[in-house]
Amino acid sequence: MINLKSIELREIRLKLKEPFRISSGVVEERRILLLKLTDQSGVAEWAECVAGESPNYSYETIDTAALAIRSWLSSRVIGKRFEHPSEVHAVLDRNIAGHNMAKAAVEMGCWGLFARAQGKSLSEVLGGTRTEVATGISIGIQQNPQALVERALRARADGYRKIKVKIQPGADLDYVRAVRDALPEDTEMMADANSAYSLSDAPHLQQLDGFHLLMIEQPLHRDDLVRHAKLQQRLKTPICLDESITDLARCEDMIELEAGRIVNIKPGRVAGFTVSKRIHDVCQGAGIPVWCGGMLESGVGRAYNVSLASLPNFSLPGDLSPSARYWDRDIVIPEWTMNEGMVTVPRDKPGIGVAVDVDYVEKLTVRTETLTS
Ligand code: OSB
Ligand code: MG
Repeated sequence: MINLKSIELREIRLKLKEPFRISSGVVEERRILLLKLTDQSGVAEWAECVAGESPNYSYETIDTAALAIRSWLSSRVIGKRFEHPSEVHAVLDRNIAGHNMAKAAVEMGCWGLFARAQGKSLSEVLGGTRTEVATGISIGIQQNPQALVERALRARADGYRKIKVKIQPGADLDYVRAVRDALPEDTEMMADANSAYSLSDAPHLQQLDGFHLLMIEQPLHRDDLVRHAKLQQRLKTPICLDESITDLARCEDMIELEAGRIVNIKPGRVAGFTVSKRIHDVCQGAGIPVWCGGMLESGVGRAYNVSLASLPNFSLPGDLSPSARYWDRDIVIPEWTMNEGMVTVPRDKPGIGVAVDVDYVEKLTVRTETLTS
């Protein structure tokens, strides 16, 4: 049972070790919205909203998400009773269009709190089966191919099971070729365009087929399912959709249209775990592999992603890098670590499986407010 008493919203600033550049923008310091959900008996769990500072990946931002949670979402869960967290999504979703990342932060927090109160791990409550998850790295756009090669070689030496490079027009074929030539043949490699191309780029993108990539992620605009289908017909490389898959229906459309062959599931993008699980199940039934994407989360958001990635059809390495890839110091104890490209799922610990370093979070906090009924 879930019976929420309050949600504390807290904005922290956390500086990335190095700027992260994708085709649609660059981040140097993350503004992260943390939620602390407390129930009537005093049990508490933390959650994280993955919205960024600017509306490049999605129209949502940390500020629109805080507005949505404060104005429309929190009153639907605080002081209300739920037998199970799988009931929360429908309540948050009714007559509120979009704002998936805001909904997800609240919904996933309810899953975390439920697990914590039951003394079970989040992975177990979700139906996870894996004790460890394979991990890939997402490397941002670099100044030149050589700089990218250096980072890719370091990642390979660190043990990552998949190397994803961000691409955009003007920083694609030469960059991917340089990395492919530098890495051992058997290294799993992929490229992520974050919507930077159009269908007229098909002849150009066909040249990526020569690099035997595991997949190309989101080459076209988020709304271009039909165009992705046309592009997929012309590419040997499987298309994986990220930005386009905002709910279960979009995923079903992708399958029906053959607009992609792999799905990146980010729970924040699809309004939380209930929809993530549905997408996972539909893909499993259709023979579509899924993997867990990342949004440069702190150790709190990472806990949710790692638990989700323990479900059986998460058969490809996720963007689940350990804490030290992003931060000098993470906000959780213990920090997330990787061993031979695998991250351990904290199945023997209740709730999200890590503790929040509250003293450090306090130092990083720029804004806090408590929502009650
Ligand atoms: O497209 O997957 C993406 C980060 C911010 C916005 C979009 C994306 C990403 C990443 C980062 O690729 C993956 C990570 O968290 O390590
Ligand atoms: Mg992506």
